[in-house]
Amino acid sequence: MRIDVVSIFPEYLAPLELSLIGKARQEGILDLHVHDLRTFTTDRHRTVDDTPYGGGAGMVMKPEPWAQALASIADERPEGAARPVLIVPSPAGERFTQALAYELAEQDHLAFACGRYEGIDERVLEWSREHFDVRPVSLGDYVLNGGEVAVLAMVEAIGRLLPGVVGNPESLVEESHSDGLLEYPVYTKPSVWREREVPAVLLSGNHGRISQWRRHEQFRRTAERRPDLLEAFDAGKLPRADRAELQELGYDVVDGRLRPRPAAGGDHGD
Ligand code: 6GU
Repeated sequence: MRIDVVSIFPEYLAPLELSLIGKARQEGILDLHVHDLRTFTTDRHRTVDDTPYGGGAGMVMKPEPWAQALASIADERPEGAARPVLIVPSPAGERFTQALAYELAEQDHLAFACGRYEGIDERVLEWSREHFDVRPVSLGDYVLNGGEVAVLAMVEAIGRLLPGVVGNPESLVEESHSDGLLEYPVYTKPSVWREREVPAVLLSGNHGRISQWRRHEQFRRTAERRPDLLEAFDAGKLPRADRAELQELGYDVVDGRLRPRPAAGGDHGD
């Protein structure tokens, strides 16, 4: 996969040389290029921003350096290749999820446009649609100063899904969010640590019971920490044992969806 990142702070992307992503680059699985937006300016001060039309606080990124940078990326793609996906990190984008990470990991070419200040002149996004499949994407409902940290997160989430990046592909299957639930808790040696014991079932050698326990823990954790995930969970084909566990956690299956059961007898009449 090829990835291009454009930023006014290319040094911010230095961590992409480390760990599994850095190794994937060395092995040629990931062909990653970071570009400095200022090299696409033409004025003496290498200006990338200006005041917003209509007034207001902050600065807006000027369109022309972005068009030059993005055109150079679009022009470099091989003859006959599909349009690259241009991801524009923004708190106003669609949510970045594991499902989107899987979708983007299927692409041959991704580009990331890291905005700073109040954002990039909107006409750049319109113009980019001629050359890219443009996707404004947000990590979540909070505000970062720029797209760089979001790109670190997204490139790691996408890059680790590429074949050969994560040593044991099975570790991708059982992790949080891969099946719409949070991951179960994990333990390692020693079996007793500071008077705390590992749950006995994990030492039992009974793999059926271990699987059932882990599944129960996934439901329990998800109910406690992320009830929104449980309500979006496809409960249509759940085995009887799972349904029973979910009922104990206070959820009923209604039309293939999990619904929290209203608290019983809330009104004591006094
Ligand atoms: Cl993707 N970018 C910025 N600038 N802020 C964010 C974000 C992205 N996701 C959440 N906040």
